Amino acid sequence: MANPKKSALIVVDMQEDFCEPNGALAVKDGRGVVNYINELMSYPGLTLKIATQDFHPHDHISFASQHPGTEAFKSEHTIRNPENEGETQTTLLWPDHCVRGTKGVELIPELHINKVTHIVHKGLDTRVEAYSAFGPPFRNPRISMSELDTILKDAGITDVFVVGLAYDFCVKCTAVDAVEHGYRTFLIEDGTKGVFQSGEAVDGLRKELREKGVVVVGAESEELMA
Ligand code: VGL
Ligand code: ZN
Repeated sequence: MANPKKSALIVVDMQEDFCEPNGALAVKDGRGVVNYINELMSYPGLTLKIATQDFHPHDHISFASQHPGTEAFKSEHTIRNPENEGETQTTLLWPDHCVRGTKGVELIPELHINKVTHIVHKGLDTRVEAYSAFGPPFRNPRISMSELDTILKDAGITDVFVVGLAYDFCVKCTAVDAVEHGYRTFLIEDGTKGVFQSGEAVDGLRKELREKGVVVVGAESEELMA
């Protein structure tokens, strides 16, 4: 017998540091998607509503401040899997953001936290970047994975809907990873905004996501959650 459909909403990184006016890595109009996300969280068809939180130590490897001579938003850095020197990840460097214990790490107060069933932290390991809420991209061996996959599997989730910030980094990587972990994956564009927002950037992003098996949809597709 086929598994019954069970859906989860994954609300990625709706945190002060990704929002105007004071965020260290503020995404233009990022705070504005929260109203739509709050609406989505009221849908009766959702078994789980998970909020993720980028949760870095003060000396995280993704901070330009840790690499003299580099520039946030511009310089790239190659990160090695600490347990397999041969496996690397190239990432953009960022301003210090979402540091544990600071204002910037907090979920924005507009998010209806009372509707959230789980909070998943990511980016805790100083040594590696983890855009995806499932954990760092390293596969051999996997290191510092989050509890997200276990939470979804334990609840029998088959379908996931991804929204939040930022479209082109953590939302994208979480959606692509969700496909890889075996979930039917929808990214709802009305619930997300990117760091890079040009038409060209968004077109490229959509194409890449679709090639990787993510169903990119808009608000008109809400019946998918039923
Ligand atoms: C993110 C850059 C660095 C995100 C997190 O949430 O999209 N982007 N850390
Ligand atoms: Zn981060």
